[in-house]
Amino acid sequence: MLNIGIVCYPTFGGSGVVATELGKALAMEGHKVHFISYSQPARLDFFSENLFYHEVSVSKYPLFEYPPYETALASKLVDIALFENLDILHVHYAIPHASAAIMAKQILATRGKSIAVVTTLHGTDITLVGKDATYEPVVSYSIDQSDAVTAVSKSLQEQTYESFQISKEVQVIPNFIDFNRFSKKPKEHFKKAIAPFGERILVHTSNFRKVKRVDDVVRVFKLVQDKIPAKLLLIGDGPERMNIEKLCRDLEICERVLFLGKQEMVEEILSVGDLFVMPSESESFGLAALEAMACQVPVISTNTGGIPELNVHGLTGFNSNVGDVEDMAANALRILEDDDRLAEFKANALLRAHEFEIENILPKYEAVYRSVLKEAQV
Ligand code: GMT
Repeated sequence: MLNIGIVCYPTFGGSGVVATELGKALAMEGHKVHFISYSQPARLDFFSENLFYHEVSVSKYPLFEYPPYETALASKLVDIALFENLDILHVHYAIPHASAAIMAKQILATRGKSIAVVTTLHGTDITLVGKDATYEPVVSYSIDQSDAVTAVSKSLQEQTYESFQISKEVQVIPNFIDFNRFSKKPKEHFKKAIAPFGERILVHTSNFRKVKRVDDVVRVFKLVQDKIPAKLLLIGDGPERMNIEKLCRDLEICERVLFLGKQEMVEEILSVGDLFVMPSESESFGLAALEAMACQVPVISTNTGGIPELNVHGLTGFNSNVGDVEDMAANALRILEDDDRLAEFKANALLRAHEFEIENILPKYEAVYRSVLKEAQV
């Protein structure tokens, strides 16, 4: 059994969720897992004798207009790696976690401790932020210096090779879902309260950033509810929320749209959904869509990034070009207007989600850990 340090963002974002769920599953397998972040990860919500959490705090000093988080994190990693005798540092989201881990690895080497660094790329660390000249040299170096690098989809792997001058192999390990949590929960009373006249329920969850194109969700919904009785549930919060509320007012559909804000038990809401809408500009995997599919909700999405590797066009939902609201609405109606077709798409979504069960994906990460540790011994 291994001692593993997991570095991640603690928020509701996909990379933090994947890191936390992976750590919990590794702990269940008997590994000792140490989470290292600036605040307790949102999904670190259960106790196990194999799970630990270490907070990184950045001391304040008047000179620091930009508090040096990366330096504090690297120092924390050195401390924990030595004291807890970590074998592996598994960092999720390259910026700044990968470079902090490489710095820690180099410092540890001077103190007689070797450690393997595994970096998992999640998306915007490559596609949006990472390839920008502000960060590119550091991201490239940290990828090349990692002992192993994984990406959550083939599309992200390809984009990494295209955008960075690296010689490191990037392995694809897709994201996963835990069916103990994400499965259809019978919530008939909730469904009745939201859609008392049997309206179709469309759902969207995101961090309401521009890249998620939540305005397209609303525009798709407007076209759908022009044709059939429908309700829209918007889960999450973020910078675009005000604009989206205004758009709903302008389109005069406020009474059919529910803003539910950030929710812990998202699976309970997904369970009453008939259709999930993910019109993102860029999405390296689309974990939120997988969560919906596990709750038997088909997906209307864009054909960008890694989404088509998850949402099978014409089977579990449909994929359209980014911004093609008319096509997304037409596809939504194709599914929603026919009870039998809706039932078929729901069943297909569930079947597809089962391919991403955590039990299938966890061994892939364990194999990566074994291979980097084996290489270190040679
Ligand atoms: O979505 C983001 O802004 C960043 C990132 C995160 O930390 O939540 O999301 C990325 O990682 C998720 C987990 O691997 C993927 O499911 C998302 O598709 C990916 N987001 C983007 O590529 C925009």
